[in-house]
Amino acid sequence: MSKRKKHLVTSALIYANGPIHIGHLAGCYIPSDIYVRYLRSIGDDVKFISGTDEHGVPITIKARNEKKKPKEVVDYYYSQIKKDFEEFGISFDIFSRTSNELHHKTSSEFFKELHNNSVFVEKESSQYYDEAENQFLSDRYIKGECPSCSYEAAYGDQCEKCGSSLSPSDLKNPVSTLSNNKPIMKKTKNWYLPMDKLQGKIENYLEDKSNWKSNVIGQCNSWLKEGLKPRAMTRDLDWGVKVPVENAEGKVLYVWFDAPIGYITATKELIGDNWEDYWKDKDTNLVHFIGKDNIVFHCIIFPMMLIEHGEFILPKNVPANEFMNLEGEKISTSRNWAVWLNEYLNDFPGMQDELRYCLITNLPESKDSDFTWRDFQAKNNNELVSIVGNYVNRVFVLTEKFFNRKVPISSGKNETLIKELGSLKISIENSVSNFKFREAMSYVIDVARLGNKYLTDNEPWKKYKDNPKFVSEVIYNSIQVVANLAILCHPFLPHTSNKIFELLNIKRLDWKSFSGNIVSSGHEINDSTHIFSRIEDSVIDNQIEKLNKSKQKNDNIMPQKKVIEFDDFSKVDIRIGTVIEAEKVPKSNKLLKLKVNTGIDERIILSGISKFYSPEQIMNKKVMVLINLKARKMMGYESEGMLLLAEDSDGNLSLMQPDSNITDGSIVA
Ligand code: B3M
Ligand code: ZN
Repeated sequence: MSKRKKHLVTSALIYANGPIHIGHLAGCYIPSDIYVRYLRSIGDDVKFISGTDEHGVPITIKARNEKKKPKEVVDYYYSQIKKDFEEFGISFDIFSRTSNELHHKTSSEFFKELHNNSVFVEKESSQYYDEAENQFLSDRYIKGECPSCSYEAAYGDQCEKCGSSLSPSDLKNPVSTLSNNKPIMKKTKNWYLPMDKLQGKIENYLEDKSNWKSNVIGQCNSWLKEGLKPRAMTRDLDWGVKVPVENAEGKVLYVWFDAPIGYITATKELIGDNWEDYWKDKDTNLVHFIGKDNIVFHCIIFPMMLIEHGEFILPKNVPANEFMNLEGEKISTSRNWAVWLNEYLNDFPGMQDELRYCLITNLPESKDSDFTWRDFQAKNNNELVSIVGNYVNRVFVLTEKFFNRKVPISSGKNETLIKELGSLKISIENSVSNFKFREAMSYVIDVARLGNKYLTDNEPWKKYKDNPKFVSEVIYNSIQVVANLAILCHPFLPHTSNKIFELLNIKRLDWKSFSGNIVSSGHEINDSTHIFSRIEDSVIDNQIEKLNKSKQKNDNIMPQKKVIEFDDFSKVDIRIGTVIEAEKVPKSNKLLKLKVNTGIDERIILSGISKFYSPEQIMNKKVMVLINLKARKMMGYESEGMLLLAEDSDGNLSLMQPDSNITDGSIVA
């Protein structure tokens, strides 16, 4: 027996700073899952590796925004992401995380090895620094105008508008994303990968990659043409893998140095000591599935690291996808413009394959694509229900009607039909091997179309009386088509495949079992059911409404006002006070007239909170009062100050109060 072909298939290590959405699924998780399920089905030896990327600025920024520790953030999202992937049915062999100890050890040793081989160039340079925050500003800690497209909010590592990769010094008018302050320059030492000097090695590596997808090789070539530049592999941050050499206190590995090594760590975790059989055997097919924003890291930087380390194999292919949009707009986490996997799984229980199908037929394989809820509905109703579901159901109903659910006797001769099926099978194989999953999916649907046509051409329902033998043959053959459909659809629609095997009352079969005589005469199949159901307009309307609502909510958040000096703020005098009298202002449905003890004096303050608080509710409450605001006349009264209130985008007001019984007159600052 020949040795089984070995594959290491990786799918990007997603940042553990938010939940999964359909853009992630279409970018790399669904394509890689199809590829892996196919390889397993043909009997190859596959390790399917993924996990969360838990270091870097995206994580520390999220933690800062949520007033949490980075570890709390990554723990939370790691569990949520892992659970959602499991429920959705992405069949990783391991879903690891880069914060674990083995990964710190693995990436640290990798760095040391390169350091010992004198690969890095140590260099002191001036970097942007936020004085107020005591933080060097790399990557997403700094933003400014993109030199390529003039987008004003490009980050220090990348412009999200035009996709250019940047370094902080490329940005025009840079500001700190932490404080909006203008940064100063400060000296710091970092370890650089001299990518300029190593360019030739990458050119050699990429030379025979003309079979790669054109969007991928195109991006690589444009990087090479521009000329690679040295890139720092360390950062002044306190969250990450500590730089394992002397005089590197307060520094960690650049997240894009440690993250791809995470694929190696995860393999170690999965198979232990034998991990080198995969990573150091040139017959292993190493394939990275990623989104287009990760191309340079997987096609240039990581291979460069592997080459400099020595011994490791290099990626055979990196079939990166472009982006998927949603209803014509870019998916955006911060604007909440996304279909979140956990919400989908809640709203559409048991309908994993329906989403898979819509995403597969829409994969952004060569250009950006668009997901719309109407298209999701149409694909479900017109393709899954009408073509696949309907076909399977027809075969079951006919078997029940004419043969009492027993597979009829047949001569087993069905060469023409099986030949046509066989050529669809080969087309699927070719398309999957060339990472053309949309095309492959359409051949799978053609299997059901072929079966449908076979039934329609032969009209068994009309012929049973006169020619039961003929009808036996047709139904027998149709059941074989259904069984082969279950085999061939497995990589794409695994839940559906399982359902069909269950209905046929046979165990799950793999690719090699493809044949014209899978289910034998006399075998009893189960009752017919519909494997797909129509999705009604109201369900889709609800999803669209939900999407628009969440977006509106987010769009209404007031952007930050202009930065002020501390001196500006210190002019403001806010004190703790107590409401000692409260009454409605006659003829006003907004205003309450309050007397407030400010510690300094007792004064009248008018406040527009009558819709939210009655005089009784606000009486004796501790409040915060802006006391040095110039007096204003309202409804015939003079107001000598202002109560502090929070207001949301719908105009709801909430009184600001101290959280202890602190004395009146205390200063708020
Ligand atoms: N974490 C980017 C992302 O989540 C990055 C991928 C790392 S793969 C080694 O989109
Ligand atoms: Zn740009």
